[in-house]
Amino acid sequence: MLSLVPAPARLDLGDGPGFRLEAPVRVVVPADDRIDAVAVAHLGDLLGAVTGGPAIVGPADPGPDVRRSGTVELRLTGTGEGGAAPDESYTLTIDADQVVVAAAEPIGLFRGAGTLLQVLDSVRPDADGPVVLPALHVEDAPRYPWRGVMVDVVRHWFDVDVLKGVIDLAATYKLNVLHLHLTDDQGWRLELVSRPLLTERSGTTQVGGGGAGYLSAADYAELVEYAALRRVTLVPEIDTPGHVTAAQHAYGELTPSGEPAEVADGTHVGRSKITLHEPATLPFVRDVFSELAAMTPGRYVHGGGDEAETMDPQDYREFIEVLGEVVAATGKDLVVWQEAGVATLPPGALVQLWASGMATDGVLAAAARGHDVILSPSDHVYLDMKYTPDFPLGLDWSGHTDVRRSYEWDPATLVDGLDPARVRGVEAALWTETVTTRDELFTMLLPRLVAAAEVAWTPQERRASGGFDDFARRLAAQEPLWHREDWAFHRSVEVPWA
Ligand code: TNX
Repeated sequence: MLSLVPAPARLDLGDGPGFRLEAPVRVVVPADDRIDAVAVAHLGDLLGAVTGGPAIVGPADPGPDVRRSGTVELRLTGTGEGGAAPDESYTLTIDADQVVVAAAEPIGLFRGAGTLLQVLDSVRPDADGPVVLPALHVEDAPRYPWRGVMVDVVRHWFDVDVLKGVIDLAATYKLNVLHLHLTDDQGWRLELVSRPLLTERSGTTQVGGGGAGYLSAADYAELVEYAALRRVTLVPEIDTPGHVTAAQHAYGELTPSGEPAEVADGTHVGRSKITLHEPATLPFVRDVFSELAAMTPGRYVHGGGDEAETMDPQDYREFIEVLGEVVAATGKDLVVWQEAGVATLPPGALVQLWASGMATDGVLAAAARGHDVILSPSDHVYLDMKYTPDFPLGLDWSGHTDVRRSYEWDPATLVDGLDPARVRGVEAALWTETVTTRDELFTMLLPRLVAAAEVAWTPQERRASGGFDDFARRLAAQEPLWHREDWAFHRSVEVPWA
């Protein structure tokens, strides 16, 4: 039984014999400098591991006369002109003669190779002799271009190794954005040369006290590169004008009195703010966002904008508008949380929704002005919510989110009055007030992050026809992989685990 997740748009099983994988598997790769040699070598390694013998990758330029029969071929069919969003579509065809992944763009080959690895994984457990891949044809493309996961590394600190694991997990399920929530009341997690006191004074505090850490510039660059190899883009968030106590602890000039703030180690939200009334604020915002933009190769930086609850609405709007100008001047596009949709944003800015049933006017206004929206509805994909009332970890202000709840929603109809064409994608969010260890982090992510990944990737009709039970069956089949990767997960009773 095949267990592809996220489910491809279209899967047809053939009735002929499948493809016998025998060492040495020959992998034919197009000679194109847009093909990532590392990813191809990885595919070769895995094929080698499955067959118990080496895989031969190449020839780099097979030429028309090379025998393709009996090979695993990655075939690039396009010229790479490219539209607004990268073309991630691909086909995967398996028959007795050959395995072919075909795509217009290298990113499509990467997605198709990911699906091929899941096919391999599905047949491996009961393979005693040679591995036979089932004959099939897949035609696939993502529903949305933005498929993300946010991790709050402030409330509790998670280091580079843990974040690499999150990137691996995200990439396995075809997610392509890691949004890092890097600053908040409790700490500051990114070293900036222009403002060294941020991490010197606020780098090691977190909920409950000390013991945290932060990303050096080198750590950050390492993560960016690790993610890029797995086709995941890092979107860093510096939260302003609220959630700023750690900044005000480091730089007292950001408070009205000029006195450094006491660092926060509780979990309240909404009290802190910086405003343009303080002369130090604008230079701070310029330094921080310019340096952040310079160290970030991705197109987007996130400016926060949530829960500035004690701020005068006019001051708030002015701040967001100045933030928009500062970020636009760096050449990046801005992402802001829902509340900031009330302000005039630079062209290309995205608004991230977290409350779908209330206060959506800012989101609707921004969408009407042409801004796209990322959906992170707290009652479906805030993965810091408890699974069940008695679950030991998590918050419950947005209710309980079992696996079914994270799966059964449609981004196109979630928000009354929102034009479905403005939905750029879906992002699950893991806030970490109650989450303190790597295992706890993965337990909140799995299995719900996979549900969010399928919501973001798979066409609604396909999800509706299979329903939650079909999803849960495919989810259960992931368990061996999660054990191999040492990813802790919640053994929810909703899933028919083996
Ligand atoms: C709301 S909604 C927050 C975070 C909290 C989270 C806890 C939003 C953008 N911010 O500051 O950590 O709730 O669930």
